[in-house]
Amino acid sequence: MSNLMTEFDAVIVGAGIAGLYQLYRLRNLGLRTHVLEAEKEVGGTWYLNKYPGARCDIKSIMYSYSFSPELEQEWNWSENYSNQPEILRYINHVADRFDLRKDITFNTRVTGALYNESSKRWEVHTDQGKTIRTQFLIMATGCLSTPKQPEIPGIEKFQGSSYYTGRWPDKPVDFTGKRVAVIGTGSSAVQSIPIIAQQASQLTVFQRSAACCVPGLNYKLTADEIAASKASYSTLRKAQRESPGGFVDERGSKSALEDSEEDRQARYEMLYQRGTLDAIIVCAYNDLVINKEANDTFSEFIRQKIRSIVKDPVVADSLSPRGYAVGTKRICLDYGYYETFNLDHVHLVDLTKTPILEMTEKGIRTSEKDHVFDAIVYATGFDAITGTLTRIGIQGKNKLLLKDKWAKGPRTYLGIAIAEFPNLFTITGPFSPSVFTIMTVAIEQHVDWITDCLKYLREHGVEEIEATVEAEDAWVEHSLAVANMTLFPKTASYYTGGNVEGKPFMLYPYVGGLANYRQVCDGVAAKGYEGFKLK
Ligand code: N01
Repeated sequence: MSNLMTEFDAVIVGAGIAGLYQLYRLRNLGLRTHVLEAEKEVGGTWYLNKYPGARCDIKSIMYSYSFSPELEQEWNWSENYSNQPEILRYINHVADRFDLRKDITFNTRVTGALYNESSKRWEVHTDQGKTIRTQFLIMATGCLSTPKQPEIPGIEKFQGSSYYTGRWPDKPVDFTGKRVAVIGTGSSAVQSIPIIAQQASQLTVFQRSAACCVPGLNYKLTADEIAASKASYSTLRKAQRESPGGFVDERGSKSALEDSEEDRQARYEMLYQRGTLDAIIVCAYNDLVINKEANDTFSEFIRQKIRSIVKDPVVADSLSPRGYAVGTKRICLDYGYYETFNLDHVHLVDLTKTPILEMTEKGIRTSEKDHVFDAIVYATGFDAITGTLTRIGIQGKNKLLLKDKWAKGPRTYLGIAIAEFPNLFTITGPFSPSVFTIMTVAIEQHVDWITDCLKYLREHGVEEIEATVEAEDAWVEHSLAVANMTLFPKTASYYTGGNVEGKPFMLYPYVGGLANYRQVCDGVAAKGYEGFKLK
């Protein structure tokens, strides 16, 4: 960005999958558009999460852009589930192919943004001391982009090496011969633990809640499979767009309680072997995340599986998910996670029995003993969905800070717009389907909607768009009502904010399904942006 060029029609924050596509669309619309990116590369989450074993838990052909048939045809995915380096190569390819880098400023973190009501422009401040004016401000900052530091006393005392899975160094870390701790057992830990165990002389996993893992069926795609998927992309994409979450498998049509025990076990077993994230929760029955009794049947199936893999019955019992409805935290794909606990040099510390008291210079002190480590890996998750947005000092009308507006929980209209924050858009914001979907599908829906909206504003000579408080209230009420029809709000997770101390507890993503949500968004647009004030 030249020193002179500090006035744009649209500024996008973040050069991940969302920001890049938004740039592509707005540039084609003829808007002077610029992206500000805190890191030195494109990629967002796929740049930052370089931890060992990082891999997408959605099939490659489904987790990719659909906007360009040429891109679909020229790119060859090598595996059923792509690893992080391949996805980052893909994102870089997209940036190059569509010549996007020329409109991105890297190494520039947005620190604040103030809406100037008289000029109807956002003034965007960066850590490079620049102020950039823009009519529209689009936050493409990701749902899982601010790592959560665990609230452990004395965390700064540890003298060994510390790593966050969500901020992994560019240079691969070699754990060979090291005594390593991993704190956390979510998706990032489940992926990295088997790999770290191959290197470390001793690996100790600190678990607060047991994950639920199903096998991930990864393999190299053959030339025939690649050709077949390329030939059927248009059908696949249509089905993804019309589905509740971007998954196209058939959905369970009856209650788990309607089947006999024998039939249910057979069904779970068949779907378990399918090796996908959604297989059981989505495909088996229609009430696994709605009815606790139905959920218990699946939870017990998983616990049996764990007992059959993990040899030590005490460890198997600790690794068995309990205390929450399985599926109300994201299910993990397992590539040797449970087997890893059969290795002599791998140990599990069940924090429900022996909690962490504090960190020491040499390691971790639990209620049982002092553990000594050379390195600690924090796989402790994220301040999800709102955490990045509230950390940026975004000020709307009357200098209202977004952080203050959301102090008791986020308020949005469709997860895209916020009353009192005109001309601001959030891609996959709170109360949009976001993390309950395949993210690329949700992102494309948001970007397309925002692009159509800006086109409409231009064509109709509208300078300012702002969600009304009434529309926002109604959307939040609806989102929470739908949430309360499920078991999700009963579980402390990053979906509910329960993983971050003091964060308002509610279901942050919209659980009503992407297809329904798309219809609502399209209806709003068709009615001349119902629920918005246009000036
Ligand atoms: O984070 P998480 P993640 N002491 O929040 C534990 C996406 N993703 O980075 O459950 C001890 O799931 C915490 O315990 P608890 C995907 O959407 C995608 O693993 O709060 N433990 C939990 O076990 C995923 O769902 C891919 O009791 C502490 C863990 O840390 C999302 O990112 C790959 C603790 C955090 O698990 C987040 O996954 C990887 C403490 N003080 C991730 N604080 C793909 O494949 C937290 N924990 C696309």
